[in-house]
Amino acid sequence: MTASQSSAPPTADLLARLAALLGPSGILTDSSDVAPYCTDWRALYHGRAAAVLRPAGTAELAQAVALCAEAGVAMVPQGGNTSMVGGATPDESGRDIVVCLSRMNRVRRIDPLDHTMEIEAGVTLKAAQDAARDAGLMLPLSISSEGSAQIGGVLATNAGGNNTVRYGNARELVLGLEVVLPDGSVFNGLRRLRKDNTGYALRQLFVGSEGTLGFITSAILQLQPQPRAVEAALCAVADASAALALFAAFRDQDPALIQAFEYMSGAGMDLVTRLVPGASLPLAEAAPAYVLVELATPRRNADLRAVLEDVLAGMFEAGTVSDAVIAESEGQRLALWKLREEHAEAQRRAGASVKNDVSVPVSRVPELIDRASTACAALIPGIRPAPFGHIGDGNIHFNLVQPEGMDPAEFLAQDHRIMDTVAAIVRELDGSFSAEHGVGRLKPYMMPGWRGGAELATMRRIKNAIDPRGLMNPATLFPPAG
Ligand code: 2HG
Ligand code: ZN
Repeated sequence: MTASQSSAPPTADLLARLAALLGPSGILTDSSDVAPYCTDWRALYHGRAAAVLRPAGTAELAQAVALCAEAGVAMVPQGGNTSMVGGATPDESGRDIVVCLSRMNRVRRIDPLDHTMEIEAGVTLKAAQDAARDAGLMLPLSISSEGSAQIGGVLATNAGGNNTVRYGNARELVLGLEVVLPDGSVFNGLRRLRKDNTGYALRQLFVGSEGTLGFITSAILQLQPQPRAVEAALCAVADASAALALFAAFRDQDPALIQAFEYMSGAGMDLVTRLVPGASLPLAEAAPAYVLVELATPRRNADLRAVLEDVLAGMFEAGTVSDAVIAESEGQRLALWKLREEHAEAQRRAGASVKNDVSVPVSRVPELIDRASTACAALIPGIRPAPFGHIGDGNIHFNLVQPEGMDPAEFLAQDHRIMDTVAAIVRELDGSFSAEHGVGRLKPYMMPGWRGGAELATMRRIKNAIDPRGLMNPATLFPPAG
C-alpha cells in the first residue's frame, strides 16, 4: 500500500472548487498538461496526479490547501522538479495533487544594509543569485541545477552544493520563513533578525523537511558581500589523498579564501568531455583525478592570484599536483565550472546510474572512495565508479554508471544492493547515507536502519503533530509505519 492510499481521491466537486478559487491559469487537469509534473529528472519515478495547482500567492495557496485538507486529499509540493531522489514526484495512486509555486516568483526586497533578501518560493536559484549580484551582493548558494531549482525546493531540501565549505548549507542562510501549514493556516516567520531567541526555531523545522510539513512560500535569506576578486584553477592530482593535501595547503594559507573545493575522478571527467557538447579538458593529459578550486574575497587589493600561484607552486614541488590551469578570464572560469557541473548530465547520457549522495568526515574521503570502488567492482563486474563532489565538506557523489552494454533496467534492479554496499562502508566511516539530496522516495527504506529508535520516532511525532492526516508529500522521507 502506498502512503497516498490512506488519503482520499480528489472528487469532481473539489476540483471544481479549486478551479473557481485559482482561475484558469492556476490549475491544470488535462492529462497531457499534468504529465510533465509526474516524472522526476532522472526518470526513476512515473507517478500520476489528479491536478496541478499553480497558485498566484500565499492567500490563494492557503485557501487551496484548506480545501484539500478538508477533503483529505494528499498534496505534493514541486519546485523546479530537479530532485535526485524523486522527492517531488507524486506516487502511482493518482490521488495526489501536485502544487507548484512557480507563479510566486518575485524577489520582493533586497536590503543593502541588512544584507538580506526577501524572496518568493518560485524564484529560481539562478534568478535569486542574479538579483543579489545586481544589488552588489551575493547569495552564497550554488548547485548544478540552479537554473531550474526554485527557492522553495532549495530550502525544503536544505540544499548544499559547491559553497558549503565556506558558507554552510541552505539552512545557514535562512533568517525568516513563511509557510502554509497542512491545514491551510499560515506561519508567518518572515523576520530578518540575527538574534531571535523566542523558543523553538520553527523555521529550521521546515528547512530540510522535504515538503512533509507544509509549503515554504517565501523566505528572508542572509546575503554576503560581492567578492571583488575570484580565482579558479583546475588541478590534476593522483587521487583523493592528494586532493586533501592540496585542500590543507590552501586552508593553511587562509581558510576564509576557499569558496569551493571540488573533486572529480578521471572516469567522471572522461564522461563529461566525451558526452557533453562543448566540454573539453584544458590540460595536456588526462589525470586519475582533478580538483576545481575557487578562491574569492570581498577585500580590496587582495592579491588572490599570488596566493593561488604560491600554493600551486609548493604543491608542484611536493609532487601533489602534476598539472594545473588557472582561469585567465570569466569565460575560462565558467568553462572550468562546466566540467564540474555537467557531471550529472554526462552520467545520465552514459546510461543508467546509481547515485550515492553520501558524506563522511573530510579526512575519510580517500578511504571511502577506495573501499567503495573495490566493493562495487566485486559486486557487479564492469561497473563504472565515477565519484565526484564537494570534497571540501566531505560530501561525495559516489555514483556508479552501468557496465557498457548492460540492460539499464537490469542494472537499476540492483540499486539497493549497490546502495547498501556503499552505505555499509559509509557507516563504518561515521558518515551519512544522504548528504545533500535528501531522502525523497528513493531512500525512506534506509531510515529505520540509520535514524531508527528515538530519532525516527521523534520525527514521526513531529510529523503527526503538524500533519496529523499525513497529507503532505506522503511517499517521501518516512518509510511506511509498521
Ligand atoms: C552535483 O553536485 C549535484 O552536481 C548532482 O549534487 C550530483 O548527480 C549527482 O549525483
Ligand atoms: Zn552535489
